[in-house]
Amino acid sequence: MQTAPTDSAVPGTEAAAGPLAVAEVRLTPILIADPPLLNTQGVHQPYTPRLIIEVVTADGTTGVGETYGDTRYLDLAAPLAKALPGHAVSDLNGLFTLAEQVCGDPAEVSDSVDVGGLRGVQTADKLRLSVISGFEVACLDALGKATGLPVHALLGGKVRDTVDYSAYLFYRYAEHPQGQGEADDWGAALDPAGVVAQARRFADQYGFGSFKLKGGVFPPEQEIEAIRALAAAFPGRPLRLDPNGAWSVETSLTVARELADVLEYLEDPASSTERMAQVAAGTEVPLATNMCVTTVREIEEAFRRGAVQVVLSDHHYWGGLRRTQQLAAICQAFGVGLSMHSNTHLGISLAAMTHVAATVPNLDYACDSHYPWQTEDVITERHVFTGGALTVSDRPGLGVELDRAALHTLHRRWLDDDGAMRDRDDAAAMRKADPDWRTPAVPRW
Ligand code: GKR
Ligand code: MG
Repeated sequence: MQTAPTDSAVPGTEAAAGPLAVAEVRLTPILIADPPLLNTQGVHQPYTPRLIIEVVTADGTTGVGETYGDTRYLDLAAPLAKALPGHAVSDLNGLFTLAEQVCGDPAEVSDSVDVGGLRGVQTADKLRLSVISGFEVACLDALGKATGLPVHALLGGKVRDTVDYSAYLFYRYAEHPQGQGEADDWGAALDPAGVVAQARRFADQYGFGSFKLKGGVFPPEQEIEAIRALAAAFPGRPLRLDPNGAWSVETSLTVARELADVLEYLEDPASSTERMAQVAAGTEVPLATNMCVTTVREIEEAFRRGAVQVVLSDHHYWGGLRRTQQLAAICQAFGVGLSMHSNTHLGISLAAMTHVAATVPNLDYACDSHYPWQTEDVITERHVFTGGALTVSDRPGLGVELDRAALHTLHRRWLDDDGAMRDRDDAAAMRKADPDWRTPAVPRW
C-alpha cells in the first residue's frame, strides 16, 4: 500500500521545501496475534488489524506511527498518505487542515457512522482523528529523529521519568474457538480463582501495582466476587472494573455499593452520559469513561452533569499527542481526573502513549495497556515494564526502531487473510464458539 509522492499542494497547508519535507509515506496494514480475551460483545479474534505508518522526509529520516487497521481506517489513511508529501513534518496544524481537505469536512461527516461499540459511539469525525493520530505520531517521530530530540521534548518536556501502567486483566479462554490462532500458556480465566492467578502472574512478571478487570462478561455478582478475590489477594491495591456499559443504572449502583471500599474507580458501568449521570448521582465511587466522553463535543454535557470523574484519554481517538495534552488541560480546568485507555496495540503506540503521558502533569492514574497480551511486535526492542512502569525514552523521536522483517511477516499475514480478520468483530469471533451469539443489547444486566 505504498503511496507515491505528489506535487498537489492543498490550500491552507504549507507546502515545505527542505530537509523536513515529507518525500514519501508508506502504509502497511498488518494482522497481529491476539489472545481469546472476553468482553461484553464477544471474544477477541485470533488476529487483529493495525496500520503502521512510515513518513520519510527529504533528508531520508523515517518516522513511524501506529493506529487502528480496520478497512474504514485504511480507506481514510490512503488519501492522506497521498496528499502529505511536500508538507513539513513539523507542520502538525497543517496536517489537520490537510486531513480536512482530503478526508472530508468534520461538519459534513460527523455522525455519518454510528455503530456504537466498546470505544463509545463511533462518528466519522472520531474515525478520521484516529487516522490522523497515527500520522501525527509518525511526523513527531521523524521530527525528533531529525533534530535529535525525544518526542516528549517536542511536546514541551517530560514532567516524570517513568510512567506507571496498570495490569489489564481479562476473563479469557485457554484457546481460541476452533483452535485458531497462536497458542499461549496463560490458560483459561473464567472465575475468581482464574482472575487472581492471572493478576499474580502480571504482578510477578511486570510489577504492576494496580489492576483493572474487563467486565461485562459474566453476571455482575460473579464479577463482584472476582474483584473481592483480587482485593483479598492484593490488599490495598487500586482496583478497577470496566463492563463497557453493560449494566443498567440500578445494577451499576448495586455494584458500586458492594465494591465501594475497594474500587479506585468504576469504568463505564452504564452506556450513556444520561445513565452515567444517574449512577454518579447515587454513588461516591468515582466513575471513569472511555465511552461517553471520547470527543470534544461530548465533554460539556458530561462535565456539567457530573457524569464522570475520570476521563480515559486515548491519543488514537482524540487525534494525537497534542490533542491529548489539550484534553488533559480541559480536565484539569474542570477538576476531572485523567487516566489512559488502551486497545490492542503494539510497541509504537506504547512508545507514543508513554511520551505523552510523561508530559501531562495531571495524569493521576496508572495507564491501561494491552501490551503484555501482545507477543508480536514491529519494533526491534520490546518495551520492558519494571515495577509496573516504563522508563521514558530520551532517545531521538519515539526511541523505537522498526523491525522490517517482523513488519513484512505481519503484513504477509494480512495479505494472506481472506478478509475475515481485516475488521475486528468480537461478536463474529464469538459465533465460532456459540453460533447463536449476537451482540448483546444494553443494558445487558
Ligand atoms: O479489548 O476487549 C477489549 C476492550 O474491551 C477494549 O476494546 C476497550 O476499548 O479496553 C477498552 C476499554 O477500556 O473499554
Ligand atoms: Mg473502558
